[in-house]
Amino acid sequence: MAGLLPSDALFLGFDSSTQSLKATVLDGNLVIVDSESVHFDTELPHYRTKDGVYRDPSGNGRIVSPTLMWVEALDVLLEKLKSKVDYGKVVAISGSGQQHGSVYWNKHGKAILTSLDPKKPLRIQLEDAFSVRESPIWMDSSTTSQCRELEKAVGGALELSKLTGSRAYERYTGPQIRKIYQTQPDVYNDTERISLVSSFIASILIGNYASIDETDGAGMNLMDIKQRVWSKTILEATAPGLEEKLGHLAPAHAVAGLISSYFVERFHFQKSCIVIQWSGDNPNSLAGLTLNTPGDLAISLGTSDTVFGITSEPQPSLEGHVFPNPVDPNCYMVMLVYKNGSLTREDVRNRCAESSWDTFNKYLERTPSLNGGKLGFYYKEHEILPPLPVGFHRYVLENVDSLNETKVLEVQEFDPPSEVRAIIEGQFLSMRGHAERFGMPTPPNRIIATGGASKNESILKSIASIFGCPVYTVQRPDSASLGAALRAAHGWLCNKEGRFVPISCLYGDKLDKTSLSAKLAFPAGDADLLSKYTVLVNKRMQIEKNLVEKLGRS
Ligand code: XUL
Repeated sequence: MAGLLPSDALFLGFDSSTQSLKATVLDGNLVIVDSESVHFDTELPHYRTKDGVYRDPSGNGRIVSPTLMWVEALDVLLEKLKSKVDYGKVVAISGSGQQHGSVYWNKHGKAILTSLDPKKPLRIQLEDAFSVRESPIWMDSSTTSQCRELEKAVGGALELSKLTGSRAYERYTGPQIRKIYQTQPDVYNDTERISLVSSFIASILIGNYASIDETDGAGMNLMDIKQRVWSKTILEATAPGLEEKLGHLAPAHAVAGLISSYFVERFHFQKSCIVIQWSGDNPNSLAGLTLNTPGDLAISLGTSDTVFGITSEPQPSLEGHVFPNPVDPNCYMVMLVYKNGSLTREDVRNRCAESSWDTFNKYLERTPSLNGGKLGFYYKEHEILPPLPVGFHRYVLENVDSLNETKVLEVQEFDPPSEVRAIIEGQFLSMRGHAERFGMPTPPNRIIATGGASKNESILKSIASIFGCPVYTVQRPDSASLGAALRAAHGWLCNKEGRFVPISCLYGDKLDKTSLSAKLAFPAGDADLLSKYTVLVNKRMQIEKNLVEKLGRS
């Protein structure tokens, strides 16, 4: 924009997420010109994944994905997109990866990456490049003992959070690496380089090991969040010789490298096309939603649900996460993560609403706000926030409308319409309660909703009532790949100028002319209802605390 980007250039953004690989292409005016995706379960059925993953049937919380499936998805996506997009016009590429997932390159990894044959697909060439074929991903919850060991090594959970931005979480890559070192020492020793999902695909694109970026690097429990370097103490507590296997960190706006000759020859990308560091999906969404004012909150409704905002003075605590902001090295993003997102909503839809979103929405519209005091906690997967195991818990609060001291009764089931309202209210009451506890403002200035479920107006209306602020939506729910394409343009500009340039320079005051603009979906709910929800949030947090004391992981 404003003449800073060449008008005939294209910027390509990918998102390698749990269930699919997507691509979004922006032109020099930051308008989406094309998009494409590959859905793992249906388009790559030979990997036999369910929702893109393998769940260990023994119930030990181990959840992995086949690393080669992500590679083959790239082969397929580039083939699908080539009839629509002139790759020769792409001047920069970046991407987004599900956060925390890790890839283990073996001793042949680098040699394979640097000598890819453009006549062959990637999948057959990378088949023997990994020391373990299944990558642990963000849904995994099998590393509780490793988490406690890492926290102990630095004097406790809060100390680890102050140092790295988060207490130890099972899905974080540091505990995952330690588990591999402890349980499969041969695999660990055979590993030459460890990539995150983000730096993994960037490595394929540049034909060499790409750095881990500082933003996604903060999702490992291994990086000193203030200095933005690996913490030697934690690396030593995790596994021997780890620094060498991780390589250097790089800022998210930096150039990872030129595109490799493999893509120039096979797909006719120009030789000068640069690959900007890839980063995590939530940081890319933050960029794609153009969040820039403290007090703005984003809610991303996908396989995982996340709530995030920005701050210049982060205060890492026992809850939530702090990461460097991927598009502003002077500030940070703060975030809460729920594992029970869209798959759990779909489970209620299938059980109670004839597997139909129309019926689900009809029930939501038909039931009263506050659900007559019916509160539900639905954990189809081991939850992260709060740390509770699989299980459903239902309660009825008496007198919820009159705000009196209420009696809480536990019940076995709700009628189907109440169950639908209970999951939706429950998810957003929890987000509000935890966001307040984490120091995010209430009510927020505004909420920007994104992700698949942000298309659902009945859900957006509930968000506006429960948070008491206006809710905006963006033109496209896939903000992570859009954010990646925008970061490609940002990185390209920083590289051209030879210095960091604020990302807002790309669109100035013309945001509404780009594909990045947000529009009002619902105004704030009424103030009286908001104060009733405030009472309900507090009741819910109390019940949740009791559940955690009774059933929670430490
Ligand atoms: C973030 C997290 C999830 C994944 C989903 O901490 O675990 O949101 O990034 O892809």
